[in-house]
Amino acid sequence: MAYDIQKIAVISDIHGNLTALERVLEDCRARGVSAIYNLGDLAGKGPDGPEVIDLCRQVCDVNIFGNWDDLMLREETQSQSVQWHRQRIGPGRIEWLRSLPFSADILLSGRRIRLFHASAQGVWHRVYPESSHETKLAMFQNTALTGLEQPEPDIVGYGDIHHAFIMPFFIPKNKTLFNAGSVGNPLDEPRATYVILSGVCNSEDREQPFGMELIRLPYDIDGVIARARARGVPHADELAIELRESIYRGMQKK
Ligand SMILES: [Mn+2]
Repeated sequence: MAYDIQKIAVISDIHGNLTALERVLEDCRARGVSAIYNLGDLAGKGPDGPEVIDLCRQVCDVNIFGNWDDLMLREETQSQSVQWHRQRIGPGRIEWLRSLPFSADILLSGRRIRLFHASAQGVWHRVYPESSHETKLAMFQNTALTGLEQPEPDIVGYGDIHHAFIMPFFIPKNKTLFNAGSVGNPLDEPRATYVILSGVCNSEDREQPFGMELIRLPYDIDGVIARARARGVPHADELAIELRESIYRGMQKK
């Protein structure tokens, strides 16, 4: 039987962690991934913002705009931490971040799939697996930001919360919400995380095979923390706990 299945990687929230990104890219190559969609938050928090941005520009087929990418545009910010990251990234890369699209739509084995950073309402509007069913259904609606003309999606994938899941709805049927987790700052378990979609690209035929898979990869966390300290990354202690224990800095004991 002839099989024309392609694998598409959905990665997100690298947050300046080059070691985790390289581990994911190595895994993509080993599994024969043919396209990579990156859902934003390339820099900030971790030590390798410029390196991550340069590599994503090179290897990702699509890079989408996230809330930390939005922070990087804020020249007037009072946050010393944001200023530190802005300074390292530099004006050329910041202009590239400004140019990134809000969302991307793809068609795979008859499923319309929409990808964005946080929600259809904007990069600062946060949706959790525990959010109401109504809030989750709103992820599938067209908005001014996603564009109003195209058909609404069957599957929505996002990042932002650093917490991976794949959630097919019972009602309505044939809708699935998923979160790609975080490559470089996961807050659900301390492994570089991403999702692979597999199916026939640009096919309207829902009878074609389709799959979604969550990937977890161990990587050299101590190396990233050592580099963060050596480079003087702001809040390196909080970053270390996030990377080692997956405890968000806002939830850590002071
Ligand atoms: Mn993020």
